[in-house]
Amino acid sequence: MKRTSILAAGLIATALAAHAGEMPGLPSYDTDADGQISKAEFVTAKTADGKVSEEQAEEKFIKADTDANGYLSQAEYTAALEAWKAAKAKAAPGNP
Ligand SMILES: [Ca+2]
Ligand SMILES: [Ca+2]
Repeated sequence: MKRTSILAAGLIATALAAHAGEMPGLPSYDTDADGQISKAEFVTAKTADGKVSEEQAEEKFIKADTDANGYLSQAEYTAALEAWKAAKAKAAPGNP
């Protein structure tokens, strides 16, 4: 019985995590609204404010596109966002 409830809790946690992954929807990056971010969409959006060079944007895209199909899915985008946030927090000056 205990075993079953532990298994159920695990399933619920997995379901919650999956749900969290599809949170706010793809941002403005997805200009053609096909549910995926193409490299062109990503680079265009990233370089729009002039803070990121095209090269940097492409590098980020390649890192984020973990299955290397040329598009960022919602899951890939979310995972990349978390990674960037973590990296940013680490790199932030004044952070121990
Ligand atoms: Ca798209
Ligand atoms: Ca991909």
